[in-house]
Amino acid sequence: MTDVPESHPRYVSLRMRDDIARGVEQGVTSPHGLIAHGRGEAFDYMIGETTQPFALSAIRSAAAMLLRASHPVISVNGNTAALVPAHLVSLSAACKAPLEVNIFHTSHERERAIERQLRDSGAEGVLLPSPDSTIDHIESNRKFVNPRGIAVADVVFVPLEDGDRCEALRKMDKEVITIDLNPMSRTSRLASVTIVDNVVRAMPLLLETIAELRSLGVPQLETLVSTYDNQTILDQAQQRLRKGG
Ligand code: PTJ
Repeated sequence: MTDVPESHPRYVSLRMRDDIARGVEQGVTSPHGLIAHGRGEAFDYMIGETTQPFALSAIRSAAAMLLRASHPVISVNGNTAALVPAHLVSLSAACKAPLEVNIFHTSHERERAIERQLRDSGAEGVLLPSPDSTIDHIESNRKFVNPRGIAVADVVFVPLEDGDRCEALRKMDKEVITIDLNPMSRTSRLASVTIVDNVVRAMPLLLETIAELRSLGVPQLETLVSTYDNQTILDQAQQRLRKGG
């Protein structure tokens, strides 16, 4: 752990770097995850490193979508396992959605390290990809899924996604919720709901919003989902980027 006092103005950002660096050391996060994180930092800086109104709107719609889903699944990669493992486990419990390890950079050791990380954070069960179950429209390692998870999901929550799988899941008529600080990424543009915020800020807010909306009936949840327009949210996020932090 870097020796940085909590009073340091960049403390939160530096702590996140520590979490990602430790993830790589522990075999949870891919070295490529460091680069992805750096890209995320740059976008975060430009939106002021705070949760913006467009992210709150997306979080509300995402919460409603997860609550009204028949078979939601949470897809976990090496970056989110390092940054927000406990929040992912809480989300799984809050919306009865299995956690499924699904990584871009192929490594069975890392899949098992992510599983361990989630179990250490309280997960009772973690689905792993199966060599016998694949999804169409995708060539990368992400095509391997679990037959009880992503393969049969109606809503897939995939923070820090790559565009190819998002596109494949949408072609399979699944709804995709992502968290991505870059509103211009293919994932952001293809997802059903894009939360343009840092995953470490968005996850606690998503959990709070799920608790808040839990008492709503299906028609009310449906209204929250159907009145949401992802393109409008992405336009607002891009305007914020142009304005700068
Ligand atoms: O563990 P693996 O093998 O599945 O690999 C995971 C990464 C993230 C390395 C892989 O999926 C990847 O290469 O992703 P990309 O295509 O670089 O996309 C990552 C996106 O997440 C980029 O648009 C970043 O801006 C964004 N991002 C990075 N850190 C954060 C973030 N968004 C929200 N919160 C962050 N902390």
